[in-house]
Amino acid sequence: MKFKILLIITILSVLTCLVMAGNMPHLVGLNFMTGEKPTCIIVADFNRDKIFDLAITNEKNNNVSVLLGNGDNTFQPQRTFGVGEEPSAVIAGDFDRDGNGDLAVTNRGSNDVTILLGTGDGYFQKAATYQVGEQPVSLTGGDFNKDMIIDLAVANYKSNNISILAGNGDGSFQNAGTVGIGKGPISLGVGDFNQDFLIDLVSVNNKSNNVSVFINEP
Ligand SMILES: [Ca+2]
Ligand SMILES: [Ca+2]
Ligand SMILES: [Ca+2]
Ligand SMILES: [Ca+2]
Repeated sequence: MKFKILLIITILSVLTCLVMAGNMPHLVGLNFMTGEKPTCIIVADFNRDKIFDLAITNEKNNNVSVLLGNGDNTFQPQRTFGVGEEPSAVIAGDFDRDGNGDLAVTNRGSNDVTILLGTGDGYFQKAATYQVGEQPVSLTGGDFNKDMIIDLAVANYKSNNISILAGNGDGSFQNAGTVGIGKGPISLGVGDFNQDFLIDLVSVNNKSNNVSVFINEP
């Protein structure tokens, strides 16, 4: 009897392991070089070949690495593009609306945001730098002023606020002020939280242990 119970338990254990093994994704790893102390990565197609590429901020080198995808799980060696001091986060978007993917980078050391405009072949031109608050650590995009042009929201960790850079649609931005009700905003999200079709903003605040929700008023 004991043996039967033990056998059943053993079979059940094996079955559980098999089911778990079936759920485990089969991920094969490959490494590709970046700069020193990489901090953030974004995936987008920068040379318009419908193959995903990578852009990575390198904190120690004050630049961004771009690795173009070959479409076979491998990437070309990095190309680097200078930004500000201690780049902390990067997002991609088409800020000048020419169809080429561009980059916006927060620089934690120089308290600014660098805009790199893509030329559509995997290269970028440094377009401008915009001063924000102290220690910008992350950013997100969204149309916060309702003019159908993408804007940027930047979390300034040390100055406890969020800078809004309003897009002009030609790759340039204007400083549209700050909002902030939490301490140490470290990450941002967007969504329409009150279902009025206007994009709203949230920040999670590392020092005040809360989330701030900013409703975009009509
Ligand atoms: Ca590509
Ligand atoms: Ca563009
Ligand atoms: Ca806008
Ligand atoms: Ca809303």
